[in-house]
Amino acid sequence: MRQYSSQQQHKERAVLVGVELPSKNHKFSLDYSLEELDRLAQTAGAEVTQKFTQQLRSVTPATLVGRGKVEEIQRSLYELHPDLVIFDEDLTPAQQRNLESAFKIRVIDRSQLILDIFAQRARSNEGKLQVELAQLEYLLPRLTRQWTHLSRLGGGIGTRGPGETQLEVDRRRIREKISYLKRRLKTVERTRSLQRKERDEVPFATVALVGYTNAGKSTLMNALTRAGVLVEDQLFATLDPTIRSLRLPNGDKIMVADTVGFINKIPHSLIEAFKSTLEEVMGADLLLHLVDMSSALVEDQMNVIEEVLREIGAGEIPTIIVPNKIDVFSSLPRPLFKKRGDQAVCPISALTGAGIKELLDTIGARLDGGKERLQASFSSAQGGLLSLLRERGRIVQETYEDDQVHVTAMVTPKLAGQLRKLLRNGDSSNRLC
Ligand SMILES: Nc1nc2c(ncn2[C@@H]2O[C@H](COP(=O)(O)OP(=O)(O)OP(=O)(O)O)[C@@H](O)[C@H]2O)c(=O)[nH]1
Ligand SMILES: [Mg+2]
Repeated sequence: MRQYSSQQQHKERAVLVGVELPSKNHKFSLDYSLEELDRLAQTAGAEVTQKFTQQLRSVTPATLVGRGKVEEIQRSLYELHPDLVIFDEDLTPAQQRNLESAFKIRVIDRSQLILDIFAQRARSNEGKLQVELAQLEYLLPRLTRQWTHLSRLGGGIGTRGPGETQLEVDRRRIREKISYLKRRLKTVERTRSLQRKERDEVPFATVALVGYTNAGKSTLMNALTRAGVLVEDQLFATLDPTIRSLRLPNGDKIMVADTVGFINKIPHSLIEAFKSTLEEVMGADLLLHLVDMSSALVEDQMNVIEEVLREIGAGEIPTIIVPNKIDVFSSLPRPLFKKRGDQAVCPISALTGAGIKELLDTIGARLDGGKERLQASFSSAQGGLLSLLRERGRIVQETYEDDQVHVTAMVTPKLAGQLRKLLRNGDSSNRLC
């Protein structure tokens, strides 16, 4: 007879706990953050049975929330029989242990929940290694006898990925695994950076889509390039980057990159682990910051994105703000976008296609800002140069006179450099300015 694990038979039932810490500068309200935690729990495959909140005047070091709240949660657990408790704030290893002793079921925090979703969704070899590394680093200080015991209860949210097996080995072996993963990641990263270098040699500008998770980045990617990226009304549908080429209405060819979305309180170890994937963003010439206009907390979500971009060193890259989903929310809170200085604002609906033509024109104009207007004359026998200009730059004017071609083109500084070199090595009748 076929055996089914408990996880396959029923959805795990989770109780959520949100707290407002006294000292923290809260970007998101307690309720919103808890609602987001609810969506994260559902994305991980759980059913949320109850939510608790507490505004703390002071933190109880042993259990984060006060004794009264612990007892209140304990009482409800007897009635609801959930499988786990998820805290919206990070728990220290000791707090987690103490709460597990009190509740007698698994207790995880938001970071661990996000790591679990990433573990379920990672598809590429690199993605899997990155998530595994982040999970092991997170688990290392939490590796105790108790965890080992809990891992035998049959897995579930917060124990997937490397957790189930690695929790049973000692710290030394986990450290060895961490170094091994780091070494393997280095090899994968080397291949990736070679690919990136090859791409860099092709002087097409790269535009990266960034934004809060579920903002519609992959929907826009598909609308622009028919890349067929998975689109889902779920958090973190995309983990691995996809890069495709696209021709703008002005004739320019560009590369577009769709990457992982960000979220409030994203675990630091994940940003670290995903740095090489995020290099697509760090190396971009232009960012499209997609903003979900159907969200109640547009500004807070934008702040999270700007903060993460600064953290990965992409804070200074020219950006176009792209309010998305205007089919459901069409009025733009102007003061919000005014505060963001000279960044262009291009509202769109990635779903219906509204505003996309204007967005493409704005991308073209922004990228032109960093381009050189190049005038060149060369012998028409050098047809290769003309095709190079046509393929990689944009010809504005082209005239023929005897055996000479006179061209004016908009090109990236990189292409201008390459052309200068080629022309210098060519015939003396060539001219370039
Ligand atoms: N109404 C409406 N829904 C949209 C629009 N763009 C995207 N969506 C929906 O928003 C949800 C998320 O879209 P995705 O494209 O997967 O979002 P994402 O930013 O790639 O999300 P992650 O990869 O999870 O970070 C899906 O249900 C889309 O159908 C839009 O312009 N209008
Ligand atoms: Mg996506």
